[in-house]
Amino acid sequence: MSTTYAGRTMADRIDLQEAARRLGVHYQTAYRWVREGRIPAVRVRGRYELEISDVDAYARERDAPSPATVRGSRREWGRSADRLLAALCDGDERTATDVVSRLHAQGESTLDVLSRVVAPAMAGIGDRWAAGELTVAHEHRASEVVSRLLVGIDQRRPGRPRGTVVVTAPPGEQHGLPVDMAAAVLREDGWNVELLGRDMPADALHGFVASIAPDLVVLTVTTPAAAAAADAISHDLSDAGHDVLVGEPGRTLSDLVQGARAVRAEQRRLLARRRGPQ
Ligand code: B12
Repeated sequence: MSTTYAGRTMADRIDLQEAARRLGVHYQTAYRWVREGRIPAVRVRGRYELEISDVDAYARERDAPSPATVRGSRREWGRSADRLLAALCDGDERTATDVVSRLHAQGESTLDVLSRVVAPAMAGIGDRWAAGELTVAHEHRASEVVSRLLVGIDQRRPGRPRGTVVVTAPPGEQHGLPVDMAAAVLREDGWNVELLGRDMPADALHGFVASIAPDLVVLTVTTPAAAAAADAISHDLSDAGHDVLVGEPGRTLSDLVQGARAVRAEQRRLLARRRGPQ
């Protein structure tokens, strides 16, 4: 043990390559964290050297799951969903927010975070409520927490919008979170979203749609009663020349984004055909 610094031996130090492996991230990510001063390091003959204890402390600070293992790994998404579900059951808003904002800060898309973590966690709340393990009060508390944490990850994409979409739910549909989530993923996909929330009276919706002439109307449906109301609204709006997508249980947020893009592509194709060769 020849060289020491700050009272540590060489054996306590590792290079960036090894630090990246320990952290479970790409070399470039570890390099960036060092450059940003998140992990202390010293330069020795042009190469960074890091204290193992500093690297491990940073890994603990970031807590599991680490970015490299989260991306694309079903097991890690599941673990995040489980952590969120546990936090929501306990009313632990801090942990719930931490799970979601961490994934978002790591660059995961709103679509992935909502469909792979938040929606499964809410489904877990529903299952526990249906099994009599949670009360309606617990369900409301979980919904309020999720509603607040959505605000932190709901972002408008800069640039020219794909089009304008009205996002709402038919009268009687009290589930507002799926509406908010639909709005968030459409915003992320570049739409200008007019969010009208849940339980929208049909007449008011018709008037609003007629006044702003959006490119698309999206209705979210969770219960059979709301499905019937959504069908009626969808018929009327279609008759008036509007494009409508109705979401129902089993349909995912990815289905929504793909469906909305397909509608827009078809509208553009029809417009081009109407204009004819220039
Ligand atoms: C929270 C909650 C509530 C809260 C809602 C609070 C809020 N602010 O939203 C409250 C307490 C109000 C509530 C009330 C009721 N609820 Co509730 N609720 C839930 C719970 C736990 C979570 C809902 C949620 O946010 N899910 C997360 C969303 C994002 O997932 P999702 O619903 O699958 O939505 C997906 C799709 O809709 C899609 N999507 C959204 N928009 C669009 C659009 C398009 C075009 C496409 C393609 C896709 C799409 O993306 C979403 C994500 O994948 C669910 C459990 C569950 N499995 O979801 C029960 C659940 C939906 N509720 C249920 C029931 C029965 C009720 C009540 C009837 C209870 C009662 N006896 O009063 C009432 C109904 C009120 C009403 N008239 O609407 C049942 C519905 C069963 C059914 N199909 O009939 C569920 C499934 C619970 C269960 N396991 O039985 N509920």
